[in-house]
Amino acid sequence: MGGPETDLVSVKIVVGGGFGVGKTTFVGSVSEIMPLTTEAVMTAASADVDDLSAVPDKTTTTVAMDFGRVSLDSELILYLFGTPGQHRFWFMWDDLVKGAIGAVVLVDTRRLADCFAAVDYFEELGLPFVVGVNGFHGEFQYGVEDIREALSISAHVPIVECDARSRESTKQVLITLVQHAMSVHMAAAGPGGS
Ligand SMILES: Nc1nc2c(ncn2[C@@H]2O[C@H](COP(=O)(O)OP(=O)(O)OP(=O)(O)O)[C@@H](O)[C@H]2O)c(=O)[nH]1
Ligand SMILES: [Mg+2]
Repeated sequence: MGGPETDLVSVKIVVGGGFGVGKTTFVGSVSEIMPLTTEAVMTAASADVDDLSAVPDKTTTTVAMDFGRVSLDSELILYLFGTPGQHRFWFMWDDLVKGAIGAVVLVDTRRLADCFAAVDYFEELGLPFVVGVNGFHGEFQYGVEDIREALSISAHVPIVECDARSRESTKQVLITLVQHAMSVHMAAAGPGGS
């Protein structure tokens, strides 16, 4: 005899953002399976293209995607897809977002200008997203509302400070995203919808 049927729900989440903001680190820290990564070593040839001033220790970059899995509770499993950050690989985002219920857009406040394109991408797509502010070295130089204003992020979009290296922190961002995505979908269903 089999055990009782459980209503196991699995959903797809995308982790996007500009170059070197910590997407691969985020997926790796929260995933309960060994994350699949597609890192390639950055060579001197890319030195003119990739600005490494904010992340001098970085030696590799994602060329296709990151993949991980996390169970938020016994009934909800998230499949995480991290995007490549370098602009020349952004064409892959269009495939990676297919079927996703929402996205985490990671930002690094030391390089806010690099974050616009990622925020714009998800806004135009109409996919619910939350902004995760990755505080490198635990530093949050700007308040959440300053970041909202600087990046022109709508009032209803949650902005959460996080540490991409910490499982508890990244999990909290994902919980915020799932709650936000549910409220967006329920609002879209309208009164009487469910
Ligand atoms: N101090 C600190 N370093 C971090 C943090 N998050 C990421 N890093 C480091 O920053 C660098 C970039 O992290 P990645 O996770 O590769 O960033 P990414 O967004 O996946 O980069 P691309 O795929 O190349 O766009 C790595 O050297 C990480 O070790 C953080 O919260 N604090
Ligand atoms: Mg990466």
